[in-house]
Amino acid sequence: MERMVILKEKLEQLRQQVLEQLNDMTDEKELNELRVRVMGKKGWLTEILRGMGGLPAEERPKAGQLVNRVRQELENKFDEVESNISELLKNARLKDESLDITLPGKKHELGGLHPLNGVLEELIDIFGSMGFDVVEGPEVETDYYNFEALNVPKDHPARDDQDTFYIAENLLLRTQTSSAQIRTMETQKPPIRMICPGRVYRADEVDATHSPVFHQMEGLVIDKGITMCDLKGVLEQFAKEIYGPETKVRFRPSFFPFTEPSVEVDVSCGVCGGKGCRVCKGAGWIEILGAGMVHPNVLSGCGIDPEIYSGFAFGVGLDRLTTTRHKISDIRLLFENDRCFLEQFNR
Ligand code: 2NM
Repeated sequence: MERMVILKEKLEQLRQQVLEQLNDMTDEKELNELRVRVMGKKGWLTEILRGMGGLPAEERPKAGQLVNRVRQELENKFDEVESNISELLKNARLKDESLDITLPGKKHELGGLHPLNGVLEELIDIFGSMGFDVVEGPEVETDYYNFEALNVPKDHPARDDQDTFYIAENLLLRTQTSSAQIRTMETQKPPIRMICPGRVYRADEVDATHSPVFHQMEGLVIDKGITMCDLKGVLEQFAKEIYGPETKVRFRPSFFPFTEPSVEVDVSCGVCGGKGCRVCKGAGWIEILGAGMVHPNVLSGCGIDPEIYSGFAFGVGLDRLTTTRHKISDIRLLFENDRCFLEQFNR
């Protein structure tokens, strides 16, 4: 009887202790650890049971009953706490991951090409289909590549620091992209067919038609037997592709130090069809580019024999091409990056 009392006391003590611990249990891992410590093969309950090995045979069923009752109670309690914890965890996760589907969505805005780049891509397509490679060069150039190699005389006004941005005595911001063509002619044997688009710089005041930073695309063809006929054919094709097949093209004599003979090329005004309007300032024609047969001095300066090879070159102002193309009234709009303006060109 004495042992039975001790058993009861021990069981009650264990029961109290476990229930107390279960009461403020919030962690699944701790709960499982406690379950093993209490109910496991080497757990406290088993230990108590084993300690009672010395009970007389007639008392054992009663002792077994007592232990089982506590085991059952604790097991129920463990299950209850376990489901409470998992409920708590689930609710916390639901709260965490809750999504207010009534909120407005986030809009992904698609960018678009700047109109200048749109026109440039068109030009690259047109000349690419005629076999021209695209070449780029540095924006900071030496005096030699920007002027000297292009047969521009020392006293030419373009070389004045009133017109050109100098960085050092011999270093400047390129005023045209021809330097890329000079480098190509120096290093590549003809035939050469290339265009070089890019940013160029001149010391101009900003107004509706001028910007100290603007964009140009120059082209160059060098081979045996290239004549003015090739120049006219290529540039006429180009003008018709850009302004439409009904466009008329006019070549006027002009002068550049790097070409001889030189021409300026006009297209019939697409707005009035040549009758004269505000866009063409009543002339019926719009000037779009300068061109000419590459000067023998330029060729021989690059190590190309002008007795064997000849070629033509041209320069197009991309800004003017873009403004006339899209009927944009002021070149400054191309540089201000006002989204209201730019979004009109998202094709
Ligand atoms: C123009 C007009 C005429 C030109 C000449 C050359 C080179 F490198 F071959 F000498 N490149 N670009 C050229 C000719 C540029 O711009 C209005």
